[in-house]
Amino acid sequence: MELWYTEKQTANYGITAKIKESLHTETSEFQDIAMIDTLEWGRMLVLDGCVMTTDRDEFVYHEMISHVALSAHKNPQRVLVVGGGDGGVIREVIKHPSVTHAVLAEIDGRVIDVSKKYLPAIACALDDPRVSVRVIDGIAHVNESEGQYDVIIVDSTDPIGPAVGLFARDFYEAIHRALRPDGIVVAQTESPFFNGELISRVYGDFSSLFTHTHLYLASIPTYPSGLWSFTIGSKQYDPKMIADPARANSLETKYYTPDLHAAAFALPRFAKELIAK
Ligand code: SPD
Repeated sequence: MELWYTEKQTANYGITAKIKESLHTETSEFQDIAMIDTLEWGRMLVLDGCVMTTDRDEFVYHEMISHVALSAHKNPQRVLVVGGGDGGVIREVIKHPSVTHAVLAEIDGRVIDVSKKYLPAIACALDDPRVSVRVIDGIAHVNESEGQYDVIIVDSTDPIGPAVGLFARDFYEAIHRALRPDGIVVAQTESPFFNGELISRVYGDFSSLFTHTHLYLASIPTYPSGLWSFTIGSKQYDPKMIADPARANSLETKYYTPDLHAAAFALPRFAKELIAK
């Protein structure tokens, strides 16, 4: 018998993958968690029915949400990752030698446990001495961290359930307070095909708070529509510029390169229109 996993990405459209083995399912205090092994994408972490990451294409998302902000910052030392319990963003963050302390604020400890067990290549840096893993509400942590961070990365789930507050203006105001005077924030902001309104709103909120706000894109095959957006806000540095080209060039990556850093900000017209004032 064949088993297939289907994510209904909109009311009328989805993706489907043939399952080799179902490795784990549970309902945590916050969400449904599943780990499946698929023939095409390898192991797949699924939260509340949405693909969060897969063995085979995870590098695109984790590199692009991390290295654009970190490479634009002159000296990123203290970094906060909100969400991101699979550990992929933390793995990328600590590739920057200037980072002295990276905090992971993940509300659901079960996502961390399951990822450590089934996604060792993604969760591999969670025990690094520079990393503090904290099972806490990221919003509360940001609210009590005034002036603490150089870079904040919001690696949220989709804007349903536990993640709704991570797309709210109040949260972005708190992030602005939690950043140092030259701080940078980046948030995953969903698909320009399916989530145009959300992108426009978040871009507007960031623009009213930060000196520089930009949208950039990356191609992530297992995410809805395959084209994904990130919104970046910066108090001082221009996020399109790489602060230290030698550092950016020496990162061990599979997707991110200094050329791609610049190219990711080149938007197709329909995406540009989403953020036109
Ligand atoms: N629809 C998928 C959105 C997932 C964004 N976060 C992924 C977490 C991976 N670290």
